Amino acid sequence: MRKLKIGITCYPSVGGSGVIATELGKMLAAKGHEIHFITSGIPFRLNKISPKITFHQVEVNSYSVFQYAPYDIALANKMAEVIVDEQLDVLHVHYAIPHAVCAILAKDMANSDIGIVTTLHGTDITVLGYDSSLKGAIKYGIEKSDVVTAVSHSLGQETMDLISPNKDIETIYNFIDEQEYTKKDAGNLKELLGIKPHEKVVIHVSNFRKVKHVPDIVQSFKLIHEEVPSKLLLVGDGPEKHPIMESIKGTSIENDVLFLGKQENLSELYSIADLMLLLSEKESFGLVLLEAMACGVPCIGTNVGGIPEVITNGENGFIVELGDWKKVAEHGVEVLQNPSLHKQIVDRSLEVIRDRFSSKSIVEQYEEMYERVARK
Ligand code: GMT
Repeated sequence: MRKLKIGITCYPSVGGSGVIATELGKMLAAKGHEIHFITSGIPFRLNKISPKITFHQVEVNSYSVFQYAPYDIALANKMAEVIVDEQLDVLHVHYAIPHAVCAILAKDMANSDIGIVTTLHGTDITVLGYDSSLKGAIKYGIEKSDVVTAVSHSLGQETMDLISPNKDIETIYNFIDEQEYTKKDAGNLKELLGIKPHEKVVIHVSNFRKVKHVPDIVQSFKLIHEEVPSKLLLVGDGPEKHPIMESIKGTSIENDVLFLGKQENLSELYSIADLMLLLSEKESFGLVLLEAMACGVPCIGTNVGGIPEVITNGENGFIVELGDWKKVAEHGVEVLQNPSLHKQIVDRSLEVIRDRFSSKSIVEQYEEMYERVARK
């Protein structure tokens, strides 16, 4: 396979889409491709220097004549410059808007036959797709891309149902860096967090948006806590964090819920956890499930979006209906009290990662697709 020059645009801040875009870029660079990140800031996982990776910063200036800073135009301008200067073969953008639309504009500005690949991650469809002021632009971004991928079949189908683009949508699942996400010796981390050796650890990782249904996590933990000595680790930050903190004040679990905020070394936290909960009402994939599973943590997720494509109920975790936190607690207690069930789920989870979500096979799927659309 020939080595390609690939531009990547994503939101560089914390979030699954940024993680996937960055990890993909790093893995492609390790395979000899030349990678050009075109983003507004250095992607947060881009933590190692590689001669094959260049970062091109999009400068967004604010002028008093503009009510809003023109990020989209500045991005398209930078993309066009990089397409020409670096002779890119492919531009892979994450999110239909604004990124796919910017890529199409940039291709036109650069007068290039570069291939444009758009990956849909969820919010661009499941939230913005309902906004009539954006729907036409999303459809345009999808239809004018050479290839469009979605991170689950569910998201591909939802895009078809909602936007009806005249375009096929291919599924390429998310993946994790297996070197990073593996069960580690976390030293005395449990003790440092004030967790007693006999206490079980339940974990939830998200950006605390309403769609994550964190109150359901807390309700189910309350029931689990009645049966099993345990602590709940809430990792991440976002709009719902403060109301959740307020809601548990003075309750039986007040001292057993630890709010850890945003964290970098997630694999260490997963390594001390015994159960992961993701009870969202919208979730195109649920990358944190893969991360947890790879670190040996059984997962319970809702029957929503792409989650059932990651967890097969009763095999590598449990699937519950949205809002059924009593069922979550039932399964949670079962898993935490039954070491052989716990091990069985962990073993199956590791097999599922190897068989369906291995970084090697997912990166190869992207490479094959790039080869199809690359500048000839
Ligand atoms: O979950 C979020 O709110 C962040 C969002 C993002 O843009 O990073 O995550 C979306 O993309 C991830 C990577 O493909 C998926 O694992 C998440 O399920 C998806 N989030 C939603 O669909 C709500």
